[in-house]
Amino acid sequence: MTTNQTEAEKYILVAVATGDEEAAWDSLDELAELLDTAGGVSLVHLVQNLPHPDRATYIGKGKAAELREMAEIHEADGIICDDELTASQIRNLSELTGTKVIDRTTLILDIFAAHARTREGKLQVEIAQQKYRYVRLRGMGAALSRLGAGIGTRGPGETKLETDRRVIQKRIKLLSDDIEEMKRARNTARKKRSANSVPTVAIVGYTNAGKSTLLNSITGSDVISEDKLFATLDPTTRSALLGDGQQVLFTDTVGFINKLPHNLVDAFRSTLEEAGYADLILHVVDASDPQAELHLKVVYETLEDLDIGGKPVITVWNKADLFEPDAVFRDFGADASVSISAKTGQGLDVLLGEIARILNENRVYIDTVIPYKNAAVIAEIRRTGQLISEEYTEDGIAVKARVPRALTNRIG
Ligand SMILES: Nc1nc2c(ncn2[C@@H]2O[C@H](COP(=O)(O)OP(=O)(O)OP(=O)(O)O)[C@@H](O)[C@H]2O)c(=O)[nH]1
Ligand SMILES: [Mg+2]
Repeated sequence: MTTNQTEAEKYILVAVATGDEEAAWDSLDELAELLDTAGGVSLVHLVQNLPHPDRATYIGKGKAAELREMAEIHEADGIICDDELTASQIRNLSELTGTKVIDRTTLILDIFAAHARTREGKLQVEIAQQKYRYVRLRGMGAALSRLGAGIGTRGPGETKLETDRRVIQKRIKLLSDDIEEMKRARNTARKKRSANSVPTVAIVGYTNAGKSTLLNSITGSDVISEDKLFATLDPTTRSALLGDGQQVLFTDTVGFINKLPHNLVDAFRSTLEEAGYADLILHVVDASDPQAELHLKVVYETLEDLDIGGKPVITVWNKADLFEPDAVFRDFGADASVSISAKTGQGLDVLLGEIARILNENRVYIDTVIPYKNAAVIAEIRRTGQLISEEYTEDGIAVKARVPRALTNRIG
């Protein structure tokens, strides 16, 4: 029998449960979806209950011996652990089990590397990968060389053992500078957009929730949407008209996931900052997913991590075609919530109405002259609204701005 070169790689998935065992199994299901997206196949799922992951080997030594046998029987290509591992955990576990060991972070980075399309996306992924490698270079030794090819090794690096930490450090610096430059370009583009006083709505949510499908159905665009995790990495902005005729820009963003590698959050901070400048956030949830509640929590936490709190939020319970018509979902943290199906278009009109309502409630366009004695209000506009232009005239400061409604009575 000859082995087929293109045959999918097969892995055993392992998690340590420190409390909720059920949650650990669910997380492994998600890990299996990640592996599927990366083109691999999961053979067996395994959970070990421990007070905390073993510092040296992640799982216990006995379990590791079991795994070694299992890997041999199933002819597994390796083991994937559901948490981020240290260099020594990878090395030790790899020695104990005699096979390749990768962690959840590496798998996610691998998918991002395969899906990155734009120069910026590629840079962001590489920076996250280099940072991951940087802290693990010391002490990974044999385990790194055992990685060979395939899942966990894609992307720019394929960092050889001899690669010096200093070289990586230099590379990280270079990449950061490039990203910083792109950020400046984006800032300029954003300023231009806000000069047109077109409100922006950021579509955020857990991966595979239906963000791109929603962008497509609202704006009639054709961003890739598929039943894969992290189909979208780069933000896409498209324009649409609401029922009341006002133009709005919608931005689709990269999805979030539980245990999202911190380096990735950092690397994507600049693209996700787009959401921070939005007037409104649409938080898309796949309400047909049994894990919807956990996903909701993860998204809120990640937004907080990115300092994108305090914006008006509409929670969009998506995939209504898949859940009971009278199902009720609640999100007390949101300003509004709407059930829709991005696929069939059900509920879209209600959603657009809510978007218009909240945008109008929260921002008012003003074109007025502020008397010099009230000049302090300019600073207030800068802080809470959007100052589009100011011009010093004889009668006062001519201002065009979009401001919170509450501010308008003080501008007069
Ligand atoms: N049944 C049903 N499927 C939907 C709906 N909306 C999206 N989907 C499907 O869900 C999958 C994910 O949709 P995407 O739009 O790619 O999701 P996303 O949130 O952009 O995902 P990422 O970019 O990977 O984070 C696709 O297979 C869509 O066809 C819906 O309302 N109903
Ligand atoms: Mg998408």
